[in-house]
Amino acid sequence: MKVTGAEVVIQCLKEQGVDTIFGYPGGAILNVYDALYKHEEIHHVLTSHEQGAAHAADGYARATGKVGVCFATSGPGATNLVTGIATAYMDSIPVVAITCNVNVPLLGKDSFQEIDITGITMPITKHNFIVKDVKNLATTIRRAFSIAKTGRPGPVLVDIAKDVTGAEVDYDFIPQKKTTKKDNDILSRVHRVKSDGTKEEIKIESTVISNRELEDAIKLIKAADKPFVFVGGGAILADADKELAEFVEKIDAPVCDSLMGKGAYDGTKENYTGMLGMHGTKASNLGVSECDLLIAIGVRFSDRVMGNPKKFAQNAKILQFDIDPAEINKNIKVDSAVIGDVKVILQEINKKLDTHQHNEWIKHIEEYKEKFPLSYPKVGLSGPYLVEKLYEKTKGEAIIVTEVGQHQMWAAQYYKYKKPHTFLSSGGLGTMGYGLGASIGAQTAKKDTQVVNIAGDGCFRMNMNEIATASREKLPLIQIIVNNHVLGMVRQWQTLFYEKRYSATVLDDGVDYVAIAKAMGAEASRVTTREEYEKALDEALKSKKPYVIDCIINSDDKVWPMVAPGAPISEVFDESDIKNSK
Ligand SMILES: Cc1ncc(C[n+]2csc(CCOP(=O)(O)OP(=O)(O)O)c2C)c(N)n1
Repeated sequence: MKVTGAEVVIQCLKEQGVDTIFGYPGGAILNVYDALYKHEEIHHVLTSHEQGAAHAADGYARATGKVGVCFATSGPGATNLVTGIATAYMDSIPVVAITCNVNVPLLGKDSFQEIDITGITMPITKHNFIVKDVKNLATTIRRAFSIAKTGRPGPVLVDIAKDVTGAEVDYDFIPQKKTTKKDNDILSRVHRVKSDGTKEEIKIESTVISNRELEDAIKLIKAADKPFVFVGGGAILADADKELAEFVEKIDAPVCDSLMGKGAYDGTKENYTGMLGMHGTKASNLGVSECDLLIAIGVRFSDRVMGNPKKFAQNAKILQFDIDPAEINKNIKVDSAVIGDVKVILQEINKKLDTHQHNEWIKHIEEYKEKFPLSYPKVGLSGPYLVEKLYEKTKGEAIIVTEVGQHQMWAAQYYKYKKPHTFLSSGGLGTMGYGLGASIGAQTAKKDTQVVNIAGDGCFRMNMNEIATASREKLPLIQIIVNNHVLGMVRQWQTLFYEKRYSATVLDDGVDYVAIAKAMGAEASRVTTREEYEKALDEALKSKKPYVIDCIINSDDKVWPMVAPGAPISEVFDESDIKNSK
């Protein structure tokens, strides 16, 4: 059957089971929007800004595990996606971004709204394509989906010249295509840094796991007296929560996580010690510093986790499980690694491993937990209180989305994540302005789950225009503004490391977020006491519309504990340590 390129785009999305697209139209992508007009079965969410669309596609992907899709036109439409694509790239989130460009004869001529978006996004996509011939369109879109979701996931951009979307071509509907050999070639183009610093090229086949690597891992686990499990976002992407729970039970070890790993291991369990790294708990940071085997599952050892890499987990052998060989020995030298899908690795190891017991070690870590609990003032509104109350009122069943800053850390520390896909946050890029768009994506996908975006006032004002999108879409999401009237996280560093020179971090300009939210069709209230907050939260949970709660907290509240940048994680400190040292 002959159809236009624009129709091919829509049909290919249908082949992939896409039910929602987040986007923003314009001249170059008009043909595609015209084709979409005839397909009511696909829901298009028109955001206020393309950045919001990219974050929404990312939030949709993180909440569902499926590929998120966004559309933008050429030039500024495409460049407005860039931060969202980079955010997804840094956290390995499967997103397909479709942009259209000027007609093929106009490419390379500085035409109106022409931009080389494949050039721009080359370093922030897993792969990207420009389609100049309609005959290649369907295969390219199918490959884009395959690449986005296979192996280590990531964003893929397909840029299509406008005349390609208008040209006719023969097309046959092919439901959900499997990964092709060519896709695997792209997936396997990776290098591994060996312990001597040299690079070797590795071919990965995600389903084949080396027996030798598995045996080595098992040997290390059997020999350990003080094992610690450190879990990251890779375990969520691999859907490995059940295998992880069984593994932890078998090896009898405490478990900590990275920001991206929240929910992979049930945060209500006794042996869960909280986050590791800069704002991790003392139990995790001290425990990992003392353990004799650190089992790192789907993590990439970010600088925010390791502090000083030379002094990280100094008493431990490190065993890493990851799908991406490029992550082995990248940020830290490991003693052993198993490369492959972590779900399959854990299944294999669970089959081969007997049950172990480490009573004394577990008791020692429990003592740390008891001695160093997370704590905050008993009265008044504060970030930790807002999050803990939210946990209680939502019974821990909400999807929590965050922006970036102190509120993000409080959301990570004080809400207990029991399941994967329930904590959505920009970990790698640290994108202020991520959360509201992402929560629109998550709430669109998960109609029956309460989605809550926790933002600082600085982050909220970055992309608050998306409240209008949430209102138009009748999304009952809750937007909590942890309003300290400052760029709190930056101010915290200015207080601790810049002798309180508060350069450009005070936001006390009286912007009325309640009025703004109402003007964009949401319900809203401002709260200054615990009683007012609880009441507003009850109303918000019942509301059928977006509900914004502007919560006024102290400008000088801080996130504790903390590891100073570049310091060893064993030097984790909090307010009481500062007082004691004076
Ligand atoms: C787009 C972007 N610009 C700048 C930063 C640097 N930055 C990180 S946290 C932060 C402050 C955030 O302030 P706010 O939203 O009020 O949150 P708070 O820390 O007060 O909770 C800034 C400016 C960033 N992460 N992202």
